[in-house]
Amino acid sequence: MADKANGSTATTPTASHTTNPFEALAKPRRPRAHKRSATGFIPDGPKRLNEIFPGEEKAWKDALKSNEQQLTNDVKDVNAQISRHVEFTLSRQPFNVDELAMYQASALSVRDKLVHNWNKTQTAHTEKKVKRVYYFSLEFLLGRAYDNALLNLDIKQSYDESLKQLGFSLEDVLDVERDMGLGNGGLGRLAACYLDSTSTCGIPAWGYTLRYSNGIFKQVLSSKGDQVEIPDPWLESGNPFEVPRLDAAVEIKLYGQASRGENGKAGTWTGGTDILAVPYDIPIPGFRATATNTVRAWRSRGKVSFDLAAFNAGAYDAAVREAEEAETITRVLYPSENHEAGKTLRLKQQYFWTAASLHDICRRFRKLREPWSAFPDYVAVQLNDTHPTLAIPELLRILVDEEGQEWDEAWSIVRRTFFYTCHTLMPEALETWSVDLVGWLLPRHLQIIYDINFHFLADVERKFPGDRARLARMSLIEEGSPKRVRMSHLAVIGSHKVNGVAELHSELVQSQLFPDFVEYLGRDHFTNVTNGITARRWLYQCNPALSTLITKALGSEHWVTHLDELKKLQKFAKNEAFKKEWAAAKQVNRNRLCDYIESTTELKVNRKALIDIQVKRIHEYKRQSLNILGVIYRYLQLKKMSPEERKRVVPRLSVFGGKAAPGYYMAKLTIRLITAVSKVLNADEEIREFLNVAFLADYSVSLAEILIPASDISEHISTAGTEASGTSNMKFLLNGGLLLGTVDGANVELGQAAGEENCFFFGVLEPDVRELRLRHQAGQAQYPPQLLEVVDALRSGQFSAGEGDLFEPLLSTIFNGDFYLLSDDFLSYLEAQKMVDAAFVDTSSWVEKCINTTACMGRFSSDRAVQQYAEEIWNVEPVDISQ
Ligand code: 26W
Repeated sequence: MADKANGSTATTPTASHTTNPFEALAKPRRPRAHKRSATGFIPDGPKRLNEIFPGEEKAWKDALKSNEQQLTNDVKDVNAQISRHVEFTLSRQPFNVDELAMYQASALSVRDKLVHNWNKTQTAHTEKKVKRVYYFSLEFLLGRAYDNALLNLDIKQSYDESLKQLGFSLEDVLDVERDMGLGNGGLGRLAACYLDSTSTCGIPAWGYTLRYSNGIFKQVLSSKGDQVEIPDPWLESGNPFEVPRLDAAVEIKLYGQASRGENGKAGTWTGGTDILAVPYDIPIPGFRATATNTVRAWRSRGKVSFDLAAFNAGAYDAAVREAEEAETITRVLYPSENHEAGKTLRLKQQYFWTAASLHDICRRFRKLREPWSAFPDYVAVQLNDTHPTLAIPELLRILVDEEGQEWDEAWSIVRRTFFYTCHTLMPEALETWSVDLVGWLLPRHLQIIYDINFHFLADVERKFPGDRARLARMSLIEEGSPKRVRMSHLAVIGSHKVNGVAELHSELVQSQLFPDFVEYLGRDHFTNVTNGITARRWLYQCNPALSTLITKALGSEHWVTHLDELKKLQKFAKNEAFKKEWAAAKQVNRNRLCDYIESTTELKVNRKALIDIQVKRIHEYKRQSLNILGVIYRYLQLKKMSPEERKRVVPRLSVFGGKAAPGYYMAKLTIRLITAVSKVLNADEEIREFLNVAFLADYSVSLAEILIPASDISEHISTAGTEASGTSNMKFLLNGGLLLGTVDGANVELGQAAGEENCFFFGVLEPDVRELRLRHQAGQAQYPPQLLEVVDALRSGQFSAGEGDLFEPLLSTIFNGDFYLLSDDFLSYLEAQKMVDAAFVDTSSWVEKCINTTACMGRFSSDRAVQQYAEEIWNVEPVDISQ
């Protein structure tokens, strides 16, 4: 008995020796990749990364080699790759594959190739310990990824053939993909163009954003022609281009209690609620390059699924509610642009995103085992407008409270790490947050903001003693009730450099927005980087007809990555055969657009008409109203003409597109006006062949890809001094459309580059705007009879089925202050339109203008822009990723 009890038999466990099979299984055979805490992941737990055990090395190498061999692009191999995803990933059989399934399987096979390059890129960056730029943007308007990846990897032909063999059309399959509509407009699309260019130029970069489960809403038109918003649950059928990284999830705190440390030493932040941030990575391939950067998009999750304790304690309902609330943070993209609404959820989004991103960056930095003073040698963070400004106090908090740095040293690290781009001049777009809200949500950050302000104002006082008005103007806190935090001031002083996005805009940023800060920080703190666009998407991909012609003329595709080479097209501008081919390419694109219009609206369009396009967010300052009032004027003149006279008129198709923020009444009324005019014109048999208007619903990146190649002219007609840059202006001109614009934003530089003889400029100049507004306020404005004729027609109810006052609110803005100076610009706008018509009649010289315009667009490449940022602002070097 005693022997048995002492464990002398095989079935009895002892302390030193166990045969319990479960215990044996539980014993880790190697270090575990992740540990879990009671509440969730501990992301910094032990890992075996960078550690392959000697005995495993050969097996891994052989396996990876075989994977690589399976990525080849012969059609037969592509068939096999796609069918593997059909069979194993989707678990389907060949007879059971519809277009969606084919899209998913084939896109996943493309993703495999992207991931392969991506791993090489990340390994190279890590091994070389390079400095990276982190582009913080609340919006990344990526559009579709599939076609772009096929072209960048140079595998489109193989896929085209493969899909044919498997019974599908690539074109139809590409059309299944939904746009990644994670942005509103210019700022978001710019971020997408910049990431494309960093990969193509080999600049190590990460984009950080939020993974909204509803992107920008889908716009449909009611039978009356009003905008109706429909949710865009774009992830419904999954997204084959993203890679979830559950292992890199982090916890983000909100609310709670905070205390300051003594003398700038560590403070604390306790209690509150923790939310999980889960990253989803989207690879961004370079053009014919191995380099593949990342957009990391955070999704908010509740911790309830990990919180068994709460479940066991019977608090499941409450825990689920908390999780629901947490998930709300990334449920929807705010659909307003250039207008700040001050919603609590938006502040939560901003903190959640910047904190998760900084956590990620700091984790990467810690692995380098460098002192914190070296942080700015490895990390540059670009703040895309003020939306991520909370990153400034958050990094300070990490450095002071968690890493034990002294305040002054921490502040110096912060100021060498961040860079701020301002994208607007609209006063209503400048973000401020109520002090109470910040204090409630982020108590420790509010203390830190106050401490920054204390040091900052003391320094201003030293430089400008006794100037109380200046202190009040510059303070991070706007006095009043409630008090508010001025995010732009925080961004300016917490950054190493501040830039505007076009030359004129950058001047106005200094003279109108931040003159006190220019005086205090010096002119060198401020600079300009004119925006750019990627020629991969905005010519090569969206306009195959013109790209093919350009490549044929220039002898290679080198221009796609060296856009200055387009200059060489100038020597073809007078070559009649080339001009013919150019015009033919344009006609292909016009036909494609006309097909689209006829299949999505009730319009029948004249394919010979001059196509005039204005597509962008609907906003008073962008003045779609000026355009549509001009269309009405043209209509009224056509009505007065005899049939003979009409035949001498250049037929015109005016195309509009763009979304209005759901709460923006005047913008929505403008849409109603455009659709109303469209209906009247289309019903007018006498006129419709000479003038037609199309409002295309749901303007998006994909629709832009159809529209932009087709324009003869495009309109960029904001009141001088209101459009920061504009980027669609660059896209239209790159595709050989001509500019009809005001002297505003990047139009100025586009005009200088293309030559004013190739553009149609009109309107008042920025320095005169103030004076003109004052004149309106004093009731001294002049209204041209042409404008009054249009207003009378509108008031008669001619465009609103007899409802004469339908558009009165819009008209009354013109007669009450006319803030956007429609009445001042109306005549010169009509004049410019007349010049457009006159020029269009001479086809040969028109095409010459188009060729010369495209030839001069090299400077507007986003490759130039990111290289300028890398050299002049980020101090980041390109890295060669060998094959
Ligand atoms: C807080 C609400 C809000 C949301 C978005 C305020 C401001 C914004 C953006 C800064 C607005 C925006 O998209 N600005 C556009 O940025 C483009 C890229 O630089 C410029 O080309 C456009 O001129 C500018 O309107």
